[in-house]
Amino acid sequence: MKKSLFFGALTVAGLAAGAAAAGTLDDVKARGKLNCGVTTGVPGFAEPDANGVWQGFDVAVCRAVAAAVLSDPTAVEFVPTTGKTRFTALASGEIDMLARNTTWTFSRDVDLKFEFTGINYYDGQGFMVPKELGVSSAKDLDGATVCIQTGTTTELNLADFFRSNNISYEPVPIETSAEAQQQYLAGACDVYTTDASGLAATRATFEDPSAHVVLPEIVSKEPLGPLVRHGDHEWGDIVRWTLNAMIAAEELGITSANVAEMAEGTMNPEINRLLGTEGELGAMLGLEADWARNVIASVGNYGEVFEGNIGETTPIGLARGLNAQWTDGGLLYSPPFR
Ligand SMILES: N[C@@H](CCC(=O)N[C@@H](CS)C(=O)NCC(=O)O)C(=O)O
Repeated sequence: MKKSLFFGALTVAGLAAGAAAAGTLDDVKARGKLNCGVTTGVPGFAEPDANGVWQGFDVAVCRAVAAAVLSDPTAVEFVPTTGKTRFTALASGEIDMLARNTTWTFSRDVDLKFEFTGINYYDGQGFMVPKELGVSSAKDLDGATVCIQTGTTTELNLADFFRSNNISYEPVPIETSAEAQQQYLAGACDVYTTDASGLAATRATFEDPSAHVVLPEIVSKEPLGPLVRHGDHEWGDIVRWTLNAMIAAEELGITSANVAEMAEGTMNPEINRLLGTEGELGAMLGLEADWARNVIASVGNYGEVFEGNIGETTPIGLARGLNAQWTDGGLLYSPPFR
């Protein structure tokens, strides 16, 4: 009796592990579509355009993975998720990956059992207030009402910041960026706090952005990146190396405009390995030899994706800052393709 119970338990555990490890790559290939979790909408990062086509910096990561796996950047089902619903969507298998300004933290990795496959945006939490409040530092916000998105690191950092500065606040909990914007503009809160990139994205859509100031304090580290479930390393490798391919392509000077020519073969062995004219890197991932070529041809390298969606020439207007290549004094550093 005891023995069969013991073996029964083992079988269940074995099955669970098998299910968790079951090939997401095979599922995606069989479905012919990548199910990619994104936000409900943050301008420049992930938002449907006037034709209902999803666009943005995070959207590009989904499209890049679809290009790598299915040779088709349009083969993506975008699944909008909020700060609260995103982790259930990933854990349950509703989505194959999440590419949604999600901060890599210890507990999300170790406790929630997700694998962060890299960082596509180094961010930090900031505060925005109407200029007319005359506030110049976050430390002057004692007693303020603060619009804060639930289920986020923002919520936790806010509590830490106010507590460590011995000041108080009243939270106004909200679910989505759209709601935050609406509540903040309606004066339901004095302050809106989120990742600085999210503040820039929100402010860019205001009728009069200059009537709002982003305060100088950045109170946290928010390394944002794509994530997958624990247990499927083959799939994790594909998402990780797709992002690395975008980052390395910028470093190596490969762009959407010159990738076809470079894929004819170059004098640089790393470019050749990345683009599949030398070595077997694609096969090692379970993909075609031209997987990275497809990524760069369809979405561009990291710099192109940054400049096209959120860079200084866009309404979002973000500088590269920490998100510059390591060769330009930033933190972007892809491991070698060999
Ligand atoms: N990086 C933080 C915050 C992410 C977050 O949810 N940010 C908001 C404000 S920019 C957002 O994406 N809202 C869009 C939505 O809820 O759909 C986290 O991972 O918890």
